[in-house]
Amino acid sequence: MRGCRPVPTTARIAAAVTADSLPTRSTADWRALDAAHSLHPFTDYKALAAEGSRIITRADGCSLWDSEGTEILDGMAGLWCVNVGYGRRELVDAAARQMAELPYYNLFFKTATPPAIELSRRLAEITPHGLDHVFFTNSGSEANDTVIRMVRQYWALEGRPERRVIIGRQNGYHGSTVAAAAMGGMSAMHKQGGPPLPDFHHIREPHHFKYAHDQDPEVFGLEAARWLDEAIQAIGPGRVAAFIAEPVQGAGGLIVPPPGYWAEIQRICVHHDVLLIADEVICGFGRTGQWFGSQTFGIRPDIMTLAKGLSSGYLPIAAVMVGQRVARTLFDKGGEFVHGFTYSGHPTACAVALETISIMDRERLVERVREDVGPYLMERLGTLRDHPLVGEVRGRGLMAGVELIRDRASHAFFSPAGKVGTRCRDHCFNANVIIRAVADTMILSPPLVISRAQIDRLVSALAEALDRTQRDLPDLDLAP
Ligand code: PXG
Repeated sequence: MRGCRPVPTTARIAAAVTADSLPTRSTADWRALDAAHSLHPFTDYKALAAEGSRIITRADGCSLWDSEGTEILDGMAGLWCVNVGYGRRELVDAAARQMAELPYYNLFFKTATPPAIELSRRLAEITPHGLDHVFFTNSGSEANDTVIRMVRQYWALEGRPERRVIIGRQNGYHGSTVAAAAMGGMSAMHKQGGPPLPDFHHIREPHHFKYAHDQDPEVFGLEAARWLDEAIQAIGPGRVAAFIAEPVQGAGGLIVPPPGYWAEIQRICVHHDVLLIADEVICGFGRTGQWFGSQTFGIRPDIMTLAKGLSSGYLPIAAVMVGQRVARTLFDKGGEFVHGFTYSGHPTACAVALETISIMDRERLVERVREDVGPYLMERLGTLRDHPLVGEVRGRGLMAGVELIRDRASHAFFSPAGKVGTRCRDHCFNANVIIRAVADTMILSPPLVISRAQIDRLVSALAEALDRTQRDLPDLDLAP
């Protein structure tokens, strides 16, 4: 009888995990099946079908292997997420143990599970400034979507339902659900799928190199922060619910805030009584050399969203950290918060996240980024500053951007944007190193466990790719 079967042991489950349960196919077969059935995210389907995917079959440490057996150094930690590196037996075991004990239960209908409780407690401990309450989701997009509902509900409960507008930044990325994309500032995403949602507004990002390279960064930092003040004044302070931004803008081109920017943003939010939301989906969990980007930049957010590094990408899990101000209102005046997901607080994902945090603690990965590999990456990338294609090298901790420009003397960008970056990225990929491009900025965000020798390999591959790209310029059909 099914219900009477003995609970499987962890050992049996571990054996099943390692069993080769997928058929082995040739690369050509995998490519053909992929092209026939799979619609990839953020992908031009026709172009991919013509070219074929690279099939990644396994990984360890900072390396991936493709179906041809080629080793690839992952300078992006997957998609900015595999912070503790691939192949962590501890995380496999944590998942297997939890699956054996309780693979799934939910947090609806007045129930809770030990992994979700323990992870909530641990997150309250490591996040700053009274962010003591957690709403779990499965992705960064859902976390930010949750924030939209929550801050509007907060203001409604406070008797100010007209405070609905959320201000974000151009080229900010907060996810791909309809609402998170509206809150983000990616114009290509706004253009697809019909008219934009109401009550979102975007200010320019504090991109010193693009907007004001000849201005003192500190002066520019204050000016860029005041774009928020101007927007709030224009919309009407009584209509603005919140401002959301990434401590360092990631997918929008690796924009490191100039000195003074965040302090002034904080002052403006306090002045207008606007909630401040830090999207820490990329910056959280050590990427900037502190546990959270908010600590690196002295931000005191009312709400913080987390994903990616929370489980190092091993399982999908994300979280909204809610501070005292909003939490008190939700508890005291809230009634039912009519929102949630089947997998909010999934016990297996929570168990893996708890173990991820333990690994980071045990191996002092945050300190490693701050004191060792972060400065080393920036020092090594600094050697590229004299390359004729390089306009700026910028970064913080283990996230860095190398901006490519047409002419260093006149500070001219390439037109159309993106062709040069894409070509340089292709040269990196061909050299079996993953460094991606956002328009014409090359981006690095490796696992926090990367070694100095691996950083050397990343930077020398990028140097070589820059030389090749330089030689290719005449073929790229660029504006003079
Ligand atoms: N906020 C930030 C700051 C992000 O970077 C999200 C929210 C959304 O998270 P989910 O888990 O829903 O994807 C992200 C995601 C890229 C790239 O090309 C970046 C992300 C996702 C996919 C690609 O750099 N960031």
